[in-house]
Amino acid sequence: MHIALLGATGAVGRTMLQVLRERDLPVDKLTLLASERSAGREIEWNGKSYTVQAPARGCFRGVDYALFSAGADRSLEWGPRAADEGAVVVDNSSAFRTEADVPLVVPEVNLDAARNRPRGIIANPNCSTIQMVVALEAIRRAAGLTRVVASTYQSVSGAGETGRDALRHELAGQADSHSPFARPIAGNVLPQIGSIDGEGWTGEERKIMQETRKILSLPDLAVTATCVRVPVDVGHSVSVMAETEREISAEEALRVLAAFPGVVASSSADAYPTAREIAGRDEVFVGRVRRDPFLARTLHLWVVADNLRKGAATNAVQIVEELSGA
Ligand code: 11C
Repeated sequence: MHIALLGATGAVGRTMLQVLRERDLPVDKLTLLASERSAGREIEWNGKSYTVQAPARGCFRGVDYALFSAGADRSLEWGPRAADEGAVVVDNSSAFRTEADVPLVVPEVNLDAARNRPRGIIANPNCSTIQMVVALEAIRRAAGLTRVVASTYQSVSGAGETGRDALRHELAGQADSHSPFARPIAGNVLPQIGSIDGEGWTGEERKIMQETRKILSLPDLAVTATCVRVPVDVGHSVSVMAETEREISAEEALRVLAAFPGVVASSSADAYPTAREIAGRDEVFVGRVRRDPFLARTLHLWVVADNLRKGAATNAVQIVEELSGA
């Protein structure tokens, strides 16, 4: 299999390389691409050294799968070209996620959608959306779903290497003029991820609201979110309130979650997952499952995942794995 990776030097790109190696995909040719700024760098992968190139017309010819994680502008520019040159593009940016003719895929939830890709492009969802929909799908299959309210606690690595650098520098008492955050992040909690629109919602909140409905094929599902950046290096946590169509006990919800592919469910109340403990893992971790004492048909869950892995790289590599039969 010939894989191309655009964004090979970024936080997600490097994790994609790691995940490709760990999952032992039969990659016999690898093309590493990044911005002009990073072109020329050498990257070791599986005992071989690769020179990173800037993308150019023709570079996707003969490529089976092109994994993109270099931002929406680069995806808009190179996604259609790569697809025209014959590659199946798995794009981790937000560029195509809401387009009707681009499937938005989480393999545990809607793998079949990936088989219908008229533009040759498959979108990888936003990290906090991915982990939430895996847990929600388990609940939905058992009891239906009518409403979701999410509050997220998202790590700085969601903002890439510049986000991680900002937290590291601030913790060391150094100012960081390149910080992607609107306020200091060390010792702080910022209720803003992305820009705030005219109705007061942030870009990240809009993504969760739109993407969840699309992945679950529930266009009328009521989904709202408050997305918050926290001073954690890796691992997003989401507090989810889920209203179901039918009553479901916390015990039954835990049973269906534990049986769902890719989920690790903690049944004991104090064995809840935390970002620090699960960073580096590929599963979605769920704990603190409770019935709401006031609202009918309503559950509360705590959902944690490694945003660079299941929230980005692992999900994309799983799509390649499933489509290629590797
Ligand atoms: C964050 N969720 O944590 C964002 C990063 O649309 O893929 C991923 C942005 C995206 O900042």
